[in-house]
Amino acid sequence: MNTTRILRRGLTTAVARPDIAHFQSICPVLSPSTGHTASDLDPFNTDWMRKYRGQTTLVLKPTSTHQVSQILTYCHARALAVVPQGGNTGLVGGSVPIFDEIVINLSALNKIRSFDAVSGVLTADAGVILEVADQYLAQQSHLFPLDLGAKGSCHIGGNVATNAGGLRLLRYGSLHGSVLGVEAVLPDGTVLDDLSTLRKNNTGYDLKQLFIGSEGTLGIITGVSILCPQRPAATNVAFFALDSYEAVQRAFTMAKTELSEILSAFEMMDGRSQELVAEVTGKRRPLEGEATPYYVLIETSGSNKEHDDAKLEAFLEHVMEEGVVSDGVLAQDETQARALWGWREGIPEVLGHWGGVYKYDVSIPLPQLYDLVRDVRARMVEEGLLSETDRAAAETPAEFPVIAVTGYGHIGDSNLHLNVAVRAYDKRVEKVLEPFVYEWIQKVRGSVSAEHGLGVAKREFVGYSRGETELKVMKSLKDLFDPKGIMNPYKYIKS
Ligand code: FAD
Ligand code: 2HG
Ligand code: ZN
Repeated sequence: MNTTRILRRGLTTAVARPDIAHFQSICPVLSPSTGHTASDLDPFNTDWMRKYRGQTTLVLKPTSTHQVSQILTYCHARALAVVPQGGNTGLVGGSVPIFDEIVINLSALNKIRSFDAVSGVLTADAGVILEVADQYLAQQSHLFPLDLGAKGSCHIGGNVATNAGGLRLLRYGSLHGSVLGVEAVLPDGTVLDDLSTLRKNNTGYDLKQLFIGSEGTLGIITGVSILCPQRPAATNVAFFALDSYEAVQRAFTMAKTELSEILSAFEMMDGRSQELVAEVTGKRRPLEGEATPYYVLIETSGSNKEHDDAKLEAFLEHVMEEGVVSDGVLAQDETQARALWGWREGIPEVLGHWGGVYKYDVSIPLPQLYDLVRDVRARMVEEGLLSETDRAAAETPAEFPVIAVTGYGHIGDSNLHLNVAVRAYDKRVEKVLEPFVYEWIQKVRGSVSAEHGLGVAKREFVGYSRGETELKVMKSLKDLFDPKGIMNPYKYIKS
């Protein structure tokens, strides 16, 4: 996407040679003037989808909160714009520059600071990779209360900055509940130490909440404390085939009733997404019978294997007897459980296989959730952009730019991922999608971003989910924290 066409460079200053010399005295620096090439800088300029590309010539890699503070003190004084960057797995273009903003990459700020096994509170640097944090906690019989497909690369600071939702929100709740404290460096370099480890603290405004989901627009998160649950001793994963979306909803209600406290994930994948995973990975599908239009992955987590097994088996029998699901399989060990999860977690990567994906990450009331996918698919066919017959992606005739319109997501949270896989980003496709999708969402009082955030992708469209007064208050907050507008400019909301 050529964002330079719609955005003009703001009033911040361009980086000059003396600036680089100054930053070199603070922390490790990547820049052509320090012998780095454009390809060294490319990974910091390009997002995970390869859709957004910045032109920074300066990447800073601080190793301490103090260094972040020194960097921002200087940037503030010089009005130099910055982009905080974690694992760069964000899906809305928020983690890369638009123009030549300085990238402040947090990957070298990566120490676990402390863990208290009695309270379950972990305190760690923002740049700790999510999977590393979870593996550390596993050794202490605890679990990070967030899990997502990008866990091997994303940072816990990035997770907090995006208020990531993930695969087990239904069980462990939002980061707004589990994050107990945040240490952040404000745009002028001041360190805000709100790194509390207390669960209860009603002494004034809850400032850390402002940083959760602020996407690097109010400051740089350098440390996080988070309440981590005990790691469940028993986990089960089941994978079901279903014939209708009504059956998916029925299965969800039954799972909540019959699995209740042990239910830890309820994910839906449509038939098309599963066909594509099979086609691209070449893997044998988990269920051998006829393909169905919907699949569901259910996970249970509890403390007593026998109890959980008995509950899940009773549930399985019930949903089969009632004809709610047409087929199902239960993982027999951890390897099988991981393989079943692969059919869900692998979808985002598979859909990028043909060249591009238009991604909509939306909240919709459950009864209407899949209608959006049907409507978008119908529009694409009507406009001659998608082949009417569902065929293998490899056989889609070249005149159709759209490979597939698919829907999957976190049913337990009413969160749909509508993904439109294309051969290449294409204006014709974009015109059919927008503003159609946003107007559709507005009509059902949904949200245009359930979990990925606004970044640059949704900045123009936030008004479909938020009112004028809300936006005005948000802008005032931004101006209060960052009067010079140096923090992640051109993103989030228009200022
Ligand atoms: P980045 O991508 O580096 O940054 C994201 C935003 O946060 C940017 O605006 C950046 O400026 C800001 N930021 C990063 N670090 C900091 C910091 N320390 N201080 C201040 N601002 C900062 N999201 C979900 O919610 N649920 C999912 O299930 C999910 N699954 C995903 C699966 C895949 C395969 C991928 C690629 C992404 C997925 N995501 C999901 C998107 C999600 O937002 C990110 O994966 C993750 O939370 C971002 O972390 P990050 O460290 O990569 O941040
Ligand atoms: C997921 O749930 C992520 O897998 C990514 O939020 C969704 O790529 C997407 O659209
Ligand atoms: Zn998701």
